Amino acid sequence: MRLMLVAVAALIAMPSTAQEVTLRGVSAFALGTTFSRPFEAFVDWVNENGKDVIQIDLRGGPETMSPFEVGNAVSTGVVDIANNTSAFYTGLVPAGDALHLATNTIQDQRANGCFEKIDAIHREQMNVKYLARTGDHIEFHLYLTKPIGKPDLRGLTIRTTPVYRAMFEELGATLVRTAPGEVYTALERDAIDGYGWPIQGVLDLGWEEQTKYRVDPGFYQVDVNFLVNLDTWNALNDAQRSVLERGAEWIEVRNADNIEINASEARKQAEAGIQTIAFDDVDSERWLEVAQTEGWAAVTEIDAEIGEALKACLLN
Ligand code: 173
Repeated sequence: MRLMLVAVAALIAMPSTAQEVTLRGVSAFALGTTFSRPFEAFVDWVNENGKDVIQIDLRGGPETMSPFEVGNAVSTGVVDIANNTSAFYTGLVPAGDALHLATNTIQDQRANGCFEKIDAIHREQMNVKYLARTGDHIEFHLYLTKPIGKPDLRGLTIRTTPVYRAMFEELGATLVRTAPGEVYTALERDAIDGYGWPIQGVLDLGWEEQTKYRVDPGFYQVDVNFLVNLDTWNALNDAQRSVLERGAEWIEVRNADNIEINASEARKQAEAGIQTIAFDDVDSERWLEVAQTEGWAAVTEIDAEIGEALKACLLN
C-alpha cells in the first residue's frame, strides 16, 4: 500500500513536459552529402545525448520535398527542425542573403550580438528559432564547361541561386535558378555553361564528370542553418532546449575542420580533371569587389535597416 502511494505520488508529480519528445527533421540537402552531413552528425549527437529527453527523427532530404519548400515546412510546423540554407528560403527571410556575406564566424556572431539579431529576424519573419550555423570557412566558386579569361560572364548561361544572383548578373551572365538536384542533368544537356557552388561537394554529387573549370578566387561563405519551428521550440522545456543548444555548439566548433577539408577538396577536384582558372591580381580584386558590392546592394535594397544592422556585425 505504502509502495503504491509512493508510485502514485511520483506519477502525479511528473509534469507532462518531462516526457521524451521526438522532433521531425528534414534536410534541404541530400542525406549523406556534404551540406547534410553536419546536420546528420548533430542529429546523432542529440539522439545519443538526449535519451529520455529529446530525439530527432530525420525523415529525409530533397526526395521528401523540394529544397525550396523546406523553409515553408519548418515555418508552418509540417516539420519541427530543418537543415537549410538562407538562399533556399529568401521568400520568407529576404534579407537572409546577408548571411553568406559574413566574413566572421558563428562564434564571433554569438559573441558580438549578431546571433541574437539573426535569431530575432528568423523568429519574426519565419516563425523559427535560429539554432545553429554550419558552413563557416567554405567559399563559393563559379564552375564552368568553357574557359573565361576575365571576370566577364556575358554570353554564358549560369545556374544560380540567390547566393550568386546579384554578382553574376552584374557580370553579364544569363541566369537559371535550379535546385542542386537538377544541376547534373542541366550540364549533361548543355542547358547551362556553368554553375555556382561551394568548394566542397562537387565530387560528392558527381558533377566533376560534367565540369571542366573552377574559377578562383572563391567568394562569400556558406551558411547552412538549423532551424526549429518556433511553436515547437516554445513548447520544449529547458532540458530539451539545452540538449539542442549544446548540440548546436558542438557542431559549430567543428566548422573549423572546413579549412582542411577545403584544401583536400581542391586537390581532389584537380585529380578529377577540373582545371583552375586563376584570375590575376587586378581581375581577382574586381571579382571580389563585384561580389561584395552587389551582394550587399541586393540586401540593403530588400531591407536597408536589417542590411545595415547585419553588415555591422557580420564583417568582423
Ligand atoms: O548553390 C546552391 O545551391 C547554394 O546556394 C548553396 C548554399 C549553401 C550550400 C550549398 C549550396
